Amino acid sequence: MYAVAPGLPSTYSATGDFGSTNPSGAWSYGQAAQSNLNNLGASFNLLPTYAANCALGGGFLADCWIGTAFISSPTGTFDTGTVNYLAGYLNLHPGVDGTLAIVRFTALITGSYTFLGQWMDDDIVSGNGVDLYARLGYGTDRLTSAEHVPNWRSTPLGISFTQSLTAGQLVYFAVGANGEYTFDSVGLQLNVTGPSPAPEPGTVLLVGLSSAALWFKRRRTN
Ligand SMILES: [Ca+2]
Repeated sequence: MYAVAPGLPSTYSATGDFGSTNPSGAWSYGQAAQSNLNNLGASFNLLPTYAANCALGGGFLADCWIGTAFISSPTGTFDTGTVNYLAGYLNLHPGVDGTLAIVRFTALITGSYTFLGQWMDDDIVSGNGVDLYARLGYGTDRLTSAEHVPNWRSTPLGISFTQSLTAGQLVYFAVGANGEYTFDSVGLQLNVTGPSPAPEPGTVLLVGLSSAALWFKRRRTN
């Protein structure tokens, strides 16, 4: 069956699709050592533990995937005075050893995909900043340049690109610590628009039979 009507694009929301399974649809929640940044395809590991209302850091209103790094989805607004969880954004935090926090997108079918979203500093009090990446999973091939973003940033950093992907190909959105992990909560808002699934062979056959039947009907009435 179709997820959407044939001919219409499929859309994927990193926040809206967030779930208690890993992967969750087109999205996976994981981590990798900072030293493996150039080879995420081989080094990406799924975050192992899910916790609803995870209470990380003192009662955050969020559902969490937990490993050395953390990825969480706010279930309400939350503001500690330093960390501000924003509705509509996932929150990514690198590990204490600088382990990358990674949201991974999987292209379910071959086609052209448009990625639109933004990074947002969720902890603007202090710290030495973070590194933000959007990458394919091999070599040093990158979709955007690695960017060092200082803390205290009050405006979002946009994500906007189109990429041709084959079925099963992976795109990684990673937050690194820039060497020091405190005050490194980062919001990620991301929506992906891709091609619609091709009609199933059985559906094509039915359409074909209907056309044939119509043709015969017309022939008989002429
Ligand atoms: Ca940092």
